Amino acid sequence: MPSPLWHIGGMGGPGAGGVQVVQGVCPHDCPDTCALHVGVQDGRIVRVAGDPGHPPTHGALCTKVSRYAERVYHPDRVLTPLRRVGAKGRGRFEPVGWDEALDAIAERLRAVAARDPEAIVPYSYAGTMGLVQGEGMAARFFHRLGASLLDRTICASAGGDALAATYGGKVGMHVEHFAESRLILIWGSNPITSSVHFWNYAQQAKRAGARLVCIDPRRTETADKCHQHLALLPGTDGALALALMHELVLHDWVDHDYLGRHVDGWEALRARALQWPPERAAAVCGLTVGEVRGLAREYGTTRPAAIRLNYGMQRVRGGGNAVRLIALLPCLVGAWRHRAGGLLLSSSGWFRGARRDAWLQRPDLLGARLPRTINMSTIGDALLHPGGGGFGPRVEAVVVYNSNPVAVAPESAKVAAGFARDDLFTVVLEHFLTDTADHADFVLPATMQPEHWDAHGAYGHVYAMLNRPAIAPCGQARSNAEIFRQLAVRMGFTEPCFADSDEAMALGAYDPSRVDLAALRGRGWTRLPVDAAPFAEGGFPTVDGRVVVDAPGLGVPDHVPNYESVHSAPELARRYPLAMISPPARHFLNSTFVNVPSLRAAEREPLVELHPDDAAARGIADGAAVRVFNDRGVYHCTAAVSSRARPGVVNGLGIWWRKLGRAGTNVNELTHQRLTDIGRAPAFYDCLVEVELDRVAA
Ligand SMILES: Nc1nc2c(c(=O)[nH]1)N[C@H]1C(S)=C(S)[C@@H](COP(=O)(O)OP(=O)(O)OC[C@H]3O[C@@H](n4cnc5c(=O)[nH]c(N)nc54)[C@H](O)[C@@H]3O)O[C@H]1N2
Ligand SMILES: Nc1nc2c(c(=O)[nH]1)N[C@H]1C(S)=C(S)[C@@H](COP(=O)(O)OP(=O)(O)OC[C@H]3O[C@@H](n4cnc5c(=O)[nH]c(N)nc54)[C@H](O)[C@@H]3O)O[C@H]1N2
Ligand code: SF4
Ligand SMILES: [Mo]
Repeated sequence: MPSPLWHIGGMGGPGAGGVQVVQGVCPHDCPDTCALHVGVQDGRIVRVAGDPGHPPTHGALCTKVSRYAERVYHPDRVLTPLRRVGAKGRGRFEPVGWDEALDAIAERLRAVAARDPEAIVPYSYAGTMGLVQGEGMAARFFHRLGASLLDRTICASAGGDALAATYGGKVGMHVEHFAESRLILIWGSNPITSSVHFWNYAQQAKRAGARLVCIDPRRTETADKCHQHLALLPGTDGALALALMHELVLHDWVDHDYLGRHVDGWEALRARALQWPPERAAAVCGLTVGEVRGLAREYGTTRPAAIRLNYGMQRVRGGGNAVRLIALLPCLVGAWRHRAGGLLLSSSGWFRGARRDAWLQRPDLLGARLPRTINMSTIGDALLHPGGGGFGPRVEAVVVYNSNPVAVAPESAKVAAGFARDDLFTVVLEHFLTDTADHADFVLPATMQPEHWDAHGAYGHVYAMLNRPAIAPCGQARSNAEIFRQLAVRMGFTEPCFADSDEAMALGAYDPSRVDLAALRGRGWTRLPVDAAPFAEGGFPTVDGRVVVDAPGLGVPDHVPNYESVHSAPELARRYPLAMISPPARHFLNSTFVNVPSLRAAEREPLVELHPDDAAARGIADGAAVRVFNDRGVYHCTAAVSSRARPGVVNGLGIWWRKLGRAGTNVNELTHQRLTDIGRAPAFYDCLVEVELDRVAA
C-alpha cells in the first residue's frame, strides 16, 4: 500500500461497516472528469460512486465507470511483466520478472540511443489524463533521453488550435451555466454518450423552457431528446456557420457594440459571410433553406444563447476552419455578455499557469537538443518509413503507454504492419493485452487509477482534482511513473527529479499561489478562480484581449470541403458513394472497456448504421453481415438498418478491438492519414466507403 487510506466516513446503513471511502478522480478521456468515491472493504473495491459534493459530478457516474471494479478485477488483466515468445502480433507471451524485463529494455534502449536517441519514439495519449501517470515521469524520461518528440494530435488539436487562434486559448463557458441558457446548440456532440454531466445541465435548461437544437449527421440519442435535429452532411459545419452569419448580418441581429470593442477583423468576416446565403449553404450541408434560416432566427433573437461544441465536428479536413467560424458566432450576437451565453469546446486553457507543467515534464532536460517530432496521427507511415530524407532516422524502438494505436490510429492496416516489423523493438505499458500489446516485445503491467496517486485538470469544467490510491496494486502492477523511474535508474539518469515519488508529484502538480492546495488535499477537488461570465467585457487571452478573425498564417476563416465527398472527389464518390463517420459508442471509451463483458454485451457487436433507402438499394437487411470497404481496406461488421443514419451517410460506431471484432478488423481499416487544415489532426470522419453484403460471412 503506497499510502494510508483517507477515511471520509462509512458508506452508511447497516451492514456497511468497515467500508472506507477514498477520494478519487475518473482518469478517462471524457470532458466530465468526475470526482469518485471509491468504497473499499478488506482491501478490495466494493463500490465506485460519484462524489455528491463535487458540483459537475453531482453524485452520478456513467455506466462504464460505475462498473469500474469489473475492469480492475478482470480475469484477463496483465499482472506480471511479459516477454514475447511467438511471432510479432500473435500475442503470445511468457511471464518474466521485473528486473529481467527492465534490464533487457534498458539495454536495448541504450544501444539504440548510442546510435541516435531520435530512433526511439514514445507513443501515448489519454488512457489516463493524469498529470503524473500521463506526461509526468514519462516526459522527464524521454526528455532526458533525447527521444523523438510526439505531436499528440489524435483527438483535439484541430479544434484546440483553432480555438486558440480565435480566443487565444482553450477557454469558454462554465458547464454549470448551461442550466440557465434559453437556447442551446448541441453541435457535433452526443452528450448522452460522451458527456452525461453536461447533458444534466442541458436538461435543467430544457425543463426551465430552453430550446435545444442538435447539429449532427447522426440522429443520436441526444438528437431524439432535443426540440430540433439538423442532420447536416459531415464536414459542412463551416458552411452552416457562415450562412448563420449571413442571416445575422442581413437582419441586423448583430451586437455592434460588442464586435467593435472586442473583435478584430469584423469587416473581413462580414464580407466572407455575405458570400454564403442560406441557399448556398443548404446545398452544401444537405439541409433545407428553411432549416438554415430558422436556426439563424433563433440564434439571432434568443438571449442567452449557448453553444456546446464538441470534437466530433472537427475530425474532417476543414475542422479547424469550422471551429473558428462557430467560435465567432457568440461574438456576433454578444452572447458572452451573459454567463449562460457563449460557447464551450474545451475548458483546459483555464488550467494553464495553474499547473506546474515545466516541473512535471522537465523539457529543460533536453538541453540544447531539439529532437524531431513524430505526429501520432500518422504513426502508420512513420513506422513504415525507411528513414533518411527529411524524416530522420528509421524508428527502431517505440514505448507505448496510455494508448492503443493499433486500434485507434487511422489507416490501421499500415499501423499494424508498422508494429509488426520484426526489427522494431516495442514496449507496451498496459492493463490488458490490447491489439497494440499483442505486437510488443515486452508488456509491462501498469496500475489502474484506484491503485496510484495522481492529479488532474479537466477539459469540461474548471476544478483541479486529486486522486488517492484506494487499494494496493493488483498482482505485480506498477504505476507508469514507477516504471519510468526504474528505467531511468538503469539508463544511468542521476538527476534528482527521477527520485520524486508519485505522491510528491501529485501533490506538487499545482501552483500553490494559484490553487487552494488545502482544499485540493482535503476534499479532493477545488475550483479555479475563473470569472462567471469571463468575456462579458472582452478580455480574451489573446495578445490584446480581442478576438481574432484574420489569424496570422490562417487568414479569414472559410468553409473547407472534405478531402472525400461527392462534391470534392466525384470520381472517388462514384466507387465509394457513402460518407462514413465513426463516432463513440456509449458503453466504450475509445477502445477502453471493449473487453469488459457487460459493456461489450451492451454494444452487442460491431455495427454500421445505414439509412433504410441506402440499405434497400444494396439489398441489405437489418442484421445482415456486411463488408464496408474502400481502397484502404475492409471492415467486416453487421448492418443496423436505421433512421439514425441519414441518407448517404453511414455510422461505424465505437472503436472495437480488432481481435474482438469480426475477421480481426475495426473501423480504422477505412480511415486515412491525411491531416486537418489546422492542428495536424486526423480526419477520421472525412471518409468515403461502399457497403455490400458479406457473402463469405453470410
Ligand atoms: N461513452 C463515450 N464517451 C466518450 C468517448 C467514447 O468513446 N465513449 N470518447 C471521449 C473522447 S476521446 C472525446 S474526444 C470526447 C468527445 O468526443 P466526440 O468525438 O466529440 O464525441 P461525441 O460527443 O460522441 O460527439 C461526436 C458527435 O459528432 C457527430 N459528428 C460526426 N461528424 C460530424 C460533423 O461533420 N459535423 C457535426 N456537426 N457533427 C458530426 C457524431 O455523429 C457524434 O454524434 O468524448 C469522450 N467521451
Ligand atoms: N475511427 C475513429 N478513430 C478514433 C476516434 C474516432 O472517433 N473514430 N477517436 C479518436 C480519439 S477522440 C481519441 S482521444 C483516440 C483515443 O485513443 P487512445 O488514447 O489510444 O484511447 P484508448 O483506446 O481508450 O486506449 C487507451 C489505453 O490506455 C490504457 N491505459 C489507461 N490507463 C492507463 C495507465 O494508467 N497506464 C497505462 N500504461 N495504460 C493505461 C488503457 O488500458 C487503454 O488500452 O482515438 C481516436 N480514434
Ligand atoms: S467516463 Fe466521464 S462520465 Fe464516466 S465517470 Fe469518467 S468522467 Fe465521469
Ligand atoms: Mo478524444
